Amino acid sequence: MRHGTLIALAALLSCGLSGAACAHEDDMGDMDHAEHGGDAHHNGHATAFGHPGKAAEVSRTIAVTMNDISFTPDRVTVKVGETIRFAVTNASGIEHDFTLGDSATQARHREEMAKAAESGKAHHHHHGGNAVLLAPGGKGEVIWTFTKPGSLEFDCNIPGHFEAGMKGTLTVTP
Ligand SMILES: [Cu+2]
Repeated sequence: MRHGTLIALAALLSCGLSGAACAHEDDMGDMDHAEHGGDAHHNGHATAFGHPGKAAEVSRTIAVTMNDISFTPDRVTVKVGETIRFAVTNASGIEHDFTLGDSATQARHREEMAKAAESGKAHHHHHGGNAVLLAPGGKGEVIWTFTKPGSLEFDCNIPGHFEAGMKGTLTVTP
């Protein structure tokens, strides 16, 4: 069954275990790809600040609460190599977003959400694996593996929220 083996190998190589081979195909913020969510390797890609983590590899859970226009806690420290489950609860009366990333990622995401709001689209569907959008009372999670030390943020990128102070500092220590 040499033929079958080759096909399996080709499939593995074209979209490798890490998902890295797919990374060039779609920018994390490209909304046109939002509908493809659900397929394991389209749920998120490796980035400069880490990659989506697997539930089985979670080393620690950090609970984050969304308040009216803030996060609690608003300062989190993790270590390189840790896979963190951010268990996010929206305790406020309005919709909020939790996006994890470096400042460039946050700025890009804010732009996308502003555009989505302008165009009248109800929701921006996240598929980078680094964000979750929650209705009032909603619960969700982001599981992320941190691969590099540095300063990151977790922000709410719904238009006006970050600007009003809905942001957090995430420090990744070596
Ligand atoms: Cu918000």
